[in-house]
Amino acid sequence: GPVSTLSRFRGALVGAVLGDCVGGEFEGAEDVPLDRVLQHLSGLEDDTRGDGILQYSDDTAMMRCVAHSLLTRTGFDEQDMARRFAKEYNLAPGRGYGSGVIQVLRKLASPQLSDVFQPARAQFGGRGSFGNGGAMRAAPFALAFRNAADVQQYSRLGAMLTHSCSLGYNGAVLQALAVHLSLQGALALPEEFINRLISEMEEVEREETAQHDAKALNLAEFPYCTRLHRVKELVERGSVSIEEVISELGNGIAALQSVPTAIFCVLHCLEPREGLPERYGGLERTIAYSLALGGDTDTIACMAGAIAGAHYGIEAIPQSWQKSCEGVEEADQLAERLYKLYCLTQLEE
Ligand code: R7I
Ligand code: MG
Ligand code: MG
Repeated sequence: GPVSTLSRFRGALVGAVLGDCVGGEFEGAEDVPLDRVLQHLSGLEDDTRGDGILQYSDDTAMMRCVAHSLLTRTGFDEQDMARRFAKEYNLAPGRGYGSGVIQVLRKLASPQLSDVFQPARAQFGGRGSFGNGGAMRAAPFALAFRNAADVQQYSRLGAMLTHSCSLGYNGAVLQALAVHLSLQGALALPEEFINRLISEMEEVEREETAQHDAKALNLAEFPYCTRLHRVKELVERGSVSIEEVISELGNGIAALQSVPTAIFCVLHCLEPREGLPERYGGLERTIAYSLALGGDTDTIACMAGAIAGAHYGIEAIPQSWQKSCEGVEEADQLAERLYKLYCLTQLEE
């Protein structure tokens, strides 16, 4: 039957946490045979395995901060969000944070800091990070704001607290927009979904800083649009090898090499795929496929999990998977609270 909006909200955040937790197993691996992925996932269904639950990483730790901040401040407050990132890192520094972002998080902890965007700007010789750390935590922005313009504006600012390179924050914008569209059921028409993302990103990448950064990094003009066109081609082709996906789209820690890839995973897995169990629904396929790409698996599965979860809803996520992952219950509660906020803002308009 039709998926309710609340179910989509819950699916988005729970899907993200799940992707992070199950993807951690293969993060950084070069070749991940599908057999190993399926073995890992079927292990989740076994109550007797007794090796405890899978822990979440920085992806979820920072996403929780974003959700808590948006809820507590009923909107975007850069000071509050920055403090939460710093505090969370201080409490649990061993969650697998990127090696650069740690410096930002340490500086954000200083009470003397007045411009919370400054530490991010000092990264990588003043260019700022193009890592996917802004994108991996972007989903809650799509749950907190109703219209695309707000989703865009605040996901960008939220990412800029740690990622000041346009490739970094525009990856977050793309991820937030993908979740935003998916929450509205836009994946029912996959071609229109990708076309809308392309036209939104054309506007975003027209900006001077984006043009400048693309040139400075030796990339094609409109780097995200270029990749999204490749996503579209690969989706249309249907049959495509893992190797091709990796070489065309990437599976790395840079936002440009992972956000379009996550979007591809979702689109590719809308239909049953060879090699994946027939009993799998779309969300299970998406997570399994994301892991099989190797590379930055926790983050690609986290981002794909958020987009897919928003499409299929919470009911599509197996209970056994949910029970196997740390932080699922909290993510579910945060999604419900964000949904209530979302309903309230409708009354105001
Ligand atoms: O982006 P970030 O938060 O890392 C997120 C990733 C996810 O996979 C998480 O699961 C976790 O494992 O880390 O952290 P950053 O340190 O800002 O960026 C990640 C990495 O990208 C850096 O450590 C660099 O290796 C690389 N990187 C850059 N390298 C050269 N020049 C990012 N920006 C640059 C750059 O401008
Ligand atoms: Mg991680
Ligand atoms: Mg990662």
